[in-house]
Amino acid sequence: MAVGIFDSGLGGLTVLDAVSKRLPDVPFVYFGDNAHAPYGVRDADDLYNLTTAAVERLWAAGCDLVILACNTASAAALRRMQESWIPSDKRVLGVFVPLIEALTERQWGDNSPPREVEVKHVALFATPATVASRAFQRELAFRAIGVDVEAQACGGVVDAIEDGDMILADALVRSHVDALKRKMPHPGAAILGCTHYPIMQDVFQDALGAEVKVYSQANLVAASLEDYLKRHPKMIGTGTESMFLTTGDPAKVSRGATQFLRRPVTFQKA
Ligand code: DGN
Repeated sequence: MAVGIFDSGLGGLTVLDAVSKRLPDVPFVYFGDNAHAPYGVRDADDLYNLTTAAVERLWAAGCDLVILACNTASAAALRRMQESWIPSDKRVLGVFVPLIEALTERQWGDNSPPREVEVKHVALFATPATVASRAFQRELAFRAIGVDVEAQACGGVVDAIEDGDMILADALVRSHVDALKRKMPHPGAAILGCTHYPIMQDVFQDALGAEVKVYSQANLVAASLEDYLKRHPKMIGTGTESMFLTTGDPAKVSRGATQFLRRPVTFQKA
């Protein structure tokens, strides 16, 4: 049994990298739905159907605990899945809650009523589908009051990163930050709400200014997972090698992943 990590494609490898550095003895099964990526422009029903199919595949691979590393899938599908679809012996966790807990300075699983927090103006950078879902604002409202969120859909950034065109990615990030600042001139914090954006964190920080605290999911999700597994050790299991699955072409995806992570990664057909 291993912990499953799901993403629409390669971006979730940023999360996998952070969790495997923090939890080197935990085996992972990574599932990239490359055949259907990008998710950022799909509608909510489509995202729900693709995400549940991927989670079922990870359950079949022995992963009772699955992390939705993909923000777009977390935003569009997780609450609906948790409401009625997930059996009691399985867990599916998303990426927004660890981010919001860090932003609102809450401990893991603190479900006390929403309260005033220090940060008052938050910039959210994410895919068009994540922004359209308003899932971040909904989850934040369960935990904090009086926080103004301005969301910026960052069209083109994921594609530029996946194409390895970092000059274009840099220019796009700066223009999205400019657009956000026209709506919210002085954010106190910024959320990088997409798997790919940690790669551009320095550019976001530079364009936003040093006074803006930038929250990036990979390390926060890793810390939250470590905490969860301490309390639910049975979810780890033993003796399984980590494995990489894709719905796309394994040779092509392995080449892309190797470039993306700057270390050799071999995917198998899901
Ligand atoms: N993995 C997606 C996310 O975190 O929103 C980004 C890639 C995509 O499918 N657009």
